[in-house]
This record gives sequence, C-alpha cells and structure tokens, in this order.
Amino acid sequence: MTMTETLVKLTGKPLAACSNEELYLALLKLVNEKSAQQIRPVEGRKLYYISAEFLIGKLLSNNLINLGLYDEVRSALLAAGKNLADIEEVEPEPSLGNGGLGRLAACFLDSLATLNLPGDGIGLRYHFGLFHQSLADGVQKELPDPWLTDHSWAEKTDFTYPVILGGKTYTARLYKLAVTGYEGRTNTLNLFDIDTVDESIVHDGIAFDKTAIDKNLTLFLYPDDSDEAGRQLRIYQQYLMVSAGAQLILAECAARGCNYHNLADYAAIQINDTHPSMVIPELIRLLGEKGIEFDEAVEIVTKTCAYTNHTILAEALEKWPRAYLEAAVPQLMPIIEKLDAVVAKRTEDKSLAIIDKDGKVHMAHMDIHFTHSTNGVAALHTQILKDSELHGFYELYPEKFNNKTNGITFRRWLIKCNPLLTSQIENLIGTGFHKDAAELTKLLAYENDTPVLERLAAIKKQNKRELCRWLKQEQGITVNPGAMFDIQSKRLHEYKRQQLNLLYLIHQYFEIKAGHLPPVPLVSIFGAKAAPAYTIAKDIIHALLTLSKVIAADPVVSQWLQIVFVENYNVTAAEKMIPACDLSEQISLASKEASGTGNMKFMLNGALTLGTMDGANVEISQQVGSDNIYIFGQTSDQVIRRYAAGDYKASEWYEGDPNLHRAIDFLTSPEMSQVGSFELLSRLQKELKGKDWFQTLPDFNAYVVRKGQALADYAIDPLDWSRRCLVNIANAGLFSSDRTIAEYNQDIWHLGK
Ligand code: 26V
Repeated sequence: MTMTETLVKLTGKPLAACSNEELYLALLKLVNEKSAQQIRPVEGRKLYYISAEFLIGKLLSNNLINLGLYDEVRSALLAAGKNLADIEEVEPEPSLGNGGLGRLAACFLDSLATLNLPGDGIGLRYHFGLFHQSLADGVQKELPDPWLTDHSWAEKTDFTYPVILGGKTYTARLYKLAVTGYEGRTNTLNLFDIDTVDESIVHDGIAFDKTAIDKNLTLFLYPDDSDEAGRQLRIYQQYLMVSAGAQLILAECAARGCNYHNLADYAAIQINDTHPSMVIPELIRLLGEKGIEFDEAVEIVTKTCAYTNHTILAEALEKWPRAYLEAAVPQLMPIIEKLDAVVAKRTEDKSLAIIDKDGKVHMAHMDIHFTHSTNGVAALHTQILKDSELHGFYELYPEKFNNKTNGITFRRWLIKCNPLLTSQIENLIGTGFHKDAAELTKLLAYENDTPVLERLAAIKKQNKRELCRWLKQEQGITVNPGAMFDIQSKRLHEYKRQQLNLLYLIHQYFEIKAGHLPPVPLVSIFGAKAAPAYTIAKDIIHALLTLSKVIAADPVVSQWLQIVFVENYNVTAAEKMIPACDLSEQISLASKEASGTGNMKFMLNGALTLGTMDGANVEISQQVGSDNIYIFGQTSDQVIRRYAAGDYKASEWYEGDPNLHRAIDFLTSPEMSQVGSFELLSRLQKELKGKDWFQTLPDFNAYVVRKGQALADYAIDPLDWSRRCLVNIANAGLFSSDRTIAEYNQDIWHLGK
C-alpha cells in the first residue's frame, strides 16, 4: 500500500478533503501502529528512569523521523496540497518540565530506544504542566497550559496501583506513551495520574485550592520556588510517582521471573535529581511486605538504584521538614529513621546525616548513602561536587562518584529542527552521523572550502528569515534578518545572569546614542520563563521588556539594536530559535551552571558561543579550541574563593566603573520609568547595587569587550565566521545523548543480558 492509500484508509476520505485535525489524528494512529511493531521483549536488566519532568516536546514529526516515515508522509501530504508543518500546529506541546533537567530526560529516552536498550521512563501526567507565559503589559503572567485532549499520545490503561497519601488510599492510574527510537526499538514512558483530578478548580491564572488532593494532585508541575502549600503538594506528587512506579517495577520484574532478592538483575533505577528520592524507602517498604528483611532490602535497593545530581545551588537541594513527611507519608518515616541510624554507624560526621539536628530530611544525602552511583552532569560540575559541595560524601564513598557529561538527541536538535543544515551535512558526509555523531568530524575536511562555507552562511540566513516569519506570525514583531542574532534562551535565574546581558544592552544604547556605532546591527533575543514567585527574575523580565520599548522608540538606536522577548519559551520555540542563532549566550556565573544543554544545541546548529568557563562550556571550549568560542569572566575557582572569603561588595564595583554605574542608574531613568514600572525597576536596581549575589558586576567589563569582539569578527570576515561555525558543528559529536547514554550503560546500568 502506498502512503497515500494508508492515510486515506485511516481518514476515510481523500486527503485533499481532510482538515488538518483529521490528518493529525490519522498520523497519530499511524505512528502508534508502527511504533507498536517495534516493541521488543526485555531480557536481563531493564532501566527505569524516574523523573518528575519529561519535557518531550511535540511528538508527531519526531516519531515520523524515528520510524523512517517522515519523507513518505510529507510527500503524500504535499501531493494532496497539505503541509506537514501546518498539521504539526494542531498538536499541543506537553509542558511537562521546567527546563534542562526535563529536556535531558526526554533526550535520554530517545537515545535509549535508538541504542536498542530496554529503558522506560516513570513520571507524572500533569494536566497543565508548568504554565503558559503571557507577556502582555510588560510583565509575566501565568496561565494554565492544557495539553491533554481526547486524543493524546499518552494512552489510558487499566493498570492501577493503590497509593497511601496522608493515611488515605488513592488509586494511581497508569498512562503509557510510546517512545520511538531512531531505527530502533520502542520503549515506554509511564505516566501516573488519579482519575478524580478536576481541571475546573483552577481559576485566576493558575490559582486553585491546594488542600483538595483528590482534585488537584496532578494539575500542575511545581516550579522551583513554590510556596509552602505548593511544597507540601509536591511531596504528595513525588510519592504518587515513586510508590506507583515502584509497584510497577516490582510487578514487571516479577512477571519476568524475579524473586525480589535478585531485583538488581532485573532492574536498574536512575533517580533524576532528588525529586524521586522517596523511591528508596518506598522500595524497602514494599520489599518488606514481600517478606524481605530490612538489611537485605537496603542492600538490594543500593545495588538497584543510582542518583544523578543536577545542581550545586544549595537552595535547590531538597530538604523536607520532618513534619511534612510525617503528615504526607507516615509509612516512610520509620524507614527513613532506620536509614539514618545506618548512616550514623557508617560515619561520625553529622553533616552527612539524612535527618539533621533541625529535623530536616536531606533527600540528596539519602540518595548518596543508599545508591551505588552518584554522578554529576559535566566534568567541572562533578569536580566541584567532589571537591566542595559533596566533599564529605566523596571521602566516604570515592568509588560511587562519577561524571556523565550531558548530551542532546541529534534527531530532534538537528534532523528535526534544522532540515536545511541536515541535508547539507548529508551531501557532504552522508547520513552516518544520524546514529554515530562522531562522524561529524568528517566536516573538518571542508574547513577551507569557500562554497561550502558560503552555503552554511546561506542556510543560516534562511533559518533567520524563517524565525522572522514565525515571530511576525506569533507576536507581530518585525525583525531584520540582516542583523546578527544573539540568543539567550533558558529558564530565568539570577545565576544564569540574563541581567548581565541587560546591562550590556543598556551600555550599547548609550554607546550608539554617543555615535559609537557597532559594526553590525544586533538583535538580542530572549526566551525565558521565571518561576511565579521569583520576584527578581520577574523584575529582570520587566526591565528587558521596558528597555526593548525604549530602544524601539528611539529612531537612531533602533537602527542598530533590537530586543525581542519570545513569549512562552518552550521546546517548539527552541526548535525555531536555535537554528537561527549566530551567537549563543551561555553566561552563567562560573561554578553555578551544572552543565547546560542549550549550549550544545546552539553549537550543533552552527552558532558560536559567548560564555563563561562553566558547566559543559568548559568541554565545548576544549572541543572547538579557544579561537572558535568567546570565553570571558571569572573562573569557577575565583568565584568559589570569593564566596568563601565573603568579601564581595557589589557597591564597590558600581562605584568603581563609570560604564557600569551609568547602566545601572539608567534602570530608574525617566526614559525607563515612563515606559515601565518605577517600583519594579528600582527593586532590580537595588538588588544589583546592593547585593548582586551572582556577581554580575565583576564580569561586566570582560563581557562587553568579548561581545564587541564577536560583533566585529562577524561583521568583518563573514567567511571566517562561517568557518568557525563549521568547526563547532564538526566538534559537537561528543554532546550527543547517545554517547551519554552509552556511558551510563557501560558504567552504571549494564542493561540487557
Ligand atoms: C531548583 C531550584 C529550587 C530552589 C530555587 C532555585 C532552584 C534552581 C534550580 C532548580 C532546579 C535544579 C535542577 C535542574 O534543573 N538542573 C539543570 O539540569 C540540567 C540537566 O542536567 C543542567 O544542564 C543544568 O545546568 C541544570 O541547571
């Protein structure tokens, strides 16, 4: 049967007569049928990747690519006058993650299936995910972001598990979502929900009654900074996920012949940050119910589980007041206490205890003691964990610590999002890089091939035009594709330092006004959601939106500078923005960004990085060499020393640097406060002058200089710029999540037989 015939059979009418919705549903069915044929039996050890977030993005095109159907489907649709891109618009994007951690989990599932490894995800079926960001009136507003429709990728099953929350039993229901591999097997993302959740209780943006668990349990994914009631609800959510997940794991293993004593021969469990940490005591509890003694259960769980740390921000490491856990999961507290007693026998160092003297339960501590592996997510991050943040643990268990530098799936972040670049690479080096990213180095043979470099530049230009078209359509903004596109897209956080970029833009505003024109017009594009209660993060958004208006209203400056803030940054937006980027902003305070993965996506799509020596930027810089990246700013050692000395004074930097002084003062200038809110702008100004906890000011000068250099290089020698982009693409192979997953498998999981 031809593809046209197959689709006609599924829709029941000629394709030309179908609506995009009808075609979407037919394609969803087609993908589900084909992916079911790729399900393979599991032998030996299977991975369960437990994560509170899976930021999977839209699935249609990605699944068509992975199943080898994309070209056929696109041609069949085109022949009927239909466009796959329009059909894709019908699909809502599931917003089941905050940012990097959730997107990493999604890339890992893709790579597991592609590498033919048995590995399923376990998570939650949030109804609204994070939130939809609106930027009307110069401020962020949060709205619900529904993605569940009658026809969703996640299929309801009849599998249910009892879960006890606050002493009451609820029923967790399993939904299964097929995860396709590229020319590989199909695995499963298991998402849990309860039937009684009621979307209608949400009102006034994202507000709702936080006490009625049966109605609200899986409504939202909690942002980093939720309030007290939100934090308690988060414990309930986490326990729903791990209790149902642990029951699923035990049932699946038992069905394959496991007698529970040998659980580690059947399952490997990866704990993604501390959100799923309660799986440790929960498994011990469930194994107890199966008749296994505590000591043996501890040993089994330690052998089965491994933990990944994704942050060194102390405030981001979960510590639950004991009273919260006693109220939410009283059945776990006696087990956690026994684990704490085991720790007390292993070490006298009280800082390594699970329960501290204030009665706080440290989830990461439980993870490190009772799993066999603790990994960081980039070389520098793992080193800092060993040297400082987790030094005591490293001394106790040096063998447990290892690094797994993050990666991204090239299927979504190159093949799917950048078809022009993909086909150009295929013309040059064939298709081997689809599955073996290391083959990209073959591109280095073209480093001095002028027509190839010109073609690369032309592709970038085309992608920029496409981004301009999309920005016009989505936000009504007109952008000049002839400008340099400089992009900072990631969650909004002070440590990521969008405020440094803001100060640069103000500085440029003054420079241009003074007649110091830049070598090329610059479009600074931002995409970022701020956690709803993170005041300063929201103030930074407000300042950028305000400055954007001030610049746009200035007839001279607007010829040279434009700020674009993309509303509701998500995977779909990233797929449009990343291929169109010239300069990738990775400017976190050194030591604070565990890895970053956006940095890898931009590099792979032919952007040069402007960044600090932080996270995976360090490895990117090693890969491409210092001529092909713009590094600036304090090193992590300097930053760590400055924190240790405790003598950083923002005011001294403010007073000591006239450019910085001028830029910070401008925040509350009449120009700005006529357009924006004086209250919000002055709050940010006060924070920068008086505190600046993430040391923006000491890096300001170096940033201005380095960025100026990048602009000049771009303007003066476009061909050499293109050559350096090619070097970046060619050296991006290391950052394929296939490589990362192969390393996890070799060192930690040992999947299959
Ligand atoms: C949580 C919190 C909670 C309290 C307030 C501040 C705060 C900030 C961040 C977080 C989330 C930490 C986990 C996380 O998303 N880490 C990210 O993981 C990515 C994948 O490994 C990595 O590339 C990013 O560098 C890292 O920030």
